[in-house]
Amino acid sequence: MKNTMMMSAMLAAFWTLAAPAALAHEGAHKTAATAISTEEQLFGRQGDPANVTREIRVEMSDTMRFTPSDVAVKQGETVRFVVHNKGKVMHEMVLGTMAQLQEHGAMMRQHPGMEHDAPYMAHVKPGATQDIVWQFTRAGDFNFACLVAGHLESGMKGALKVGGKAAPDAAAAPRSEGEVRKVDKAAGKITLRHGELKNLGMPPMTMVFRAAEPAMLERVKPGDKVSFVAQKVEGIFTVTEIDAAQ
Ligand SMILES: [Cu+2]
Repeated sequence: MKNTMMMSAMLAAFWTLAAPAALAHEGAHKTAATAISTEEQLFGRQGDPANVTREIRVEMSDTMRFTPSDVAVKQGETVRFVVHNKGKVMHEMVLGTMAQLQEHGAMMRQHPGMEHDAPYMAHVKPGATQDIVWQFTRAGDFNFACLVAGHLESGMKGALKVGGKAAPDAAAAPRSEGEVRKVDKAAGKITLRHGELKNLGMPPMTMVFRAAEPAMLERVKPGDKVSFVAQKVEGIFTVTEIDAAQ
């Protein structure tokens, strides 16, 4: 009896203490949304907005499509996805492996009212825009999908290719001459009017290249005469070195 009473007293004390603690936890959880998680996923980790090197705008529509549906990034890069819902129903962009996305999607179908939130997803109301800042720490082929019930099944998914750091040896490739026509920092691309690209067997022309490093696009501007190295990296014409022409 005495023990029971003590237990009750202890429980009462526990709840008295626990209640404010639970409230404090709730508050802490809300602010945690702005703190950067260090949890490592197969496809990377939450990125620090201060380290964003590239911004990729992704549109979601009621035709169950992402635009673009193919995204290529480099290992180590921190990307800000600016996710816009141009439709009239809720959509979301969730990053992951296809297996994870399908599993997650199955759970969403079982619990349709479930609200989920994680740094690798943006749950976006019609007409709204939300960001995902993500650092791609591992190379590989990943995906993104909308896990609103039925959307993934209707084809609302995209491919996310994280290229490895190993680039072809730029020092061994010949340099080419050209002039900068356009710099697209958001897309990580540069348009060059160039002379012959001997290593690629291409005649002089104006071409769009991917920039191997976002920093390259900070060093040059349209009209600049440049000396550069162009190589094919994972099948994509890429500028792996660029400098002002001597
Ligand atoms: Cu959707």
